[in-house]
Amino acid sequence: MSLTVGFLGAGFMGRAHTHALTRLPLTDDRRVERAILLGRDADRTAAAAEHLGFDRATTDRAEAVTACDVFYVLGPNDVHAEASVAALDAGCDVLCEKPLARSATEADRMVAAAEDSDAVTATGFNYRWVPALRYARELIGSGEIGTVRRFRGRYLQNWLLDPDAPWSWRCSADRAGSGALGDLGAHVIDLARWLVGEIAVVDGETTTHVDHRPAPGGTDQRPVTVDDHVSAELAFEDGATGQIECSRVEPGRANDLTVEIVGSEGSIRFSLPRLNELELVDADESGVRRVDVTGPDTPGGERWWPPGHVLGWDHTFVAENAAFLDAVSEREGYTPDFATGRAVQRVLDAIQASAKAGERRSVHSESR
Ligand code: SOE
Repeated sequence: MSLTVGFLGAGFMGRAHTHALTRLPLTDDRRVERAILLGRDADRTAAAAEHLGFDRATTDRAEAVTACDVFYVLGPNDVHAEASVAALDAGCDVLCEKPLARSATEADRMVAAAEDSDAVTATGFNYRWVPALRYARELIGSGEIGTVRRFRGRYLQNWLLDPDAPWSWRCSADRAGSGALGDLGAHVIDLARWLVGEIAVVDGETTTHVDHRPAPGGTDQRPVTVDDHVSAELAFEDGATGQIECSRVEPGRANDLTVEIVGSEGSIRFSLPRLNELELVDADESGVRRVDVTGPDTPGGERWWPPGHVLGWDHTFVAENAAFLDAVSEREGYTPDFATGRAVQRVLDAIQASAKAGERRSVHSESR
């Protein structure tokens, strides 16, 4: 199998996906050629293309999307919709990083373009590819913890704790849509929907603790127009309830994602810093069991190593890329696709609207 890919974006996510693509030939026989890198600045894009192993660089979007089979949209949130639609119109399959868009309305355009095409689409919810979380989903689905009653999800980071940490597009509502909510909450809401089910009602609260930040490389202050902390209560359609909390200003927490699912007969707890294990409480409540979730028998562990040979954060991107490119080659559907990304965006929009209004909001009436 041979595919050509193009990327928009050579930052953190550009590197994460490049790393994943370079690892694929070690676990299967596919050939993926990194054909073209699209960026805004010609010199910087050319240097990044060389560094990341792309055949060539361009600043022309039309050239980029016609030069590859599969296009990856890995730039700031304000370019997701336009670049994805251009790539779909050019006949590419498209992976777009999360949050899919700045709003559900913007996501509607992307889903419509996907529906008008034969393309395979993907939203970059890489945490679905953590074997421990895939195992958790299997346990929940088989009734292992009884009826799900409660979901708790926290995603805490600290990279904006310092008030002098420079302003970036991630601090701008125009460019990012929201702050911790879209950046981190998108992952948590995706996991909540995937593990528990559809969310019907939300009650959100957002806070901006640092409302100005220095311009990058300068001293003038720029306004922060997004949240740096969000919490929300959730009511699921099937009767379960939940709670999420996300922050980019949490002391001591560089990248801490924790998910708990509580059922009538047990509970499950996952924490990203302990990616290779799952905490389980069974019906007999005999204590908390730490289950080693490594090895090829674990769901999602098939392509990896013998038991005990632990995985890391980067493996989620390898598994995600393998599954997406399998779907592309086989011309099959892939999940999470653009429709999934839009469903998550509807919940994010409802949380934002609820925080603004100071009252509960229904997800679907909010987003239609
Ligand atoms: C920055 O907060 C960030 O890169 C997120 O955008 C990613 O989705 C997350 O996985 C790591 O942190």
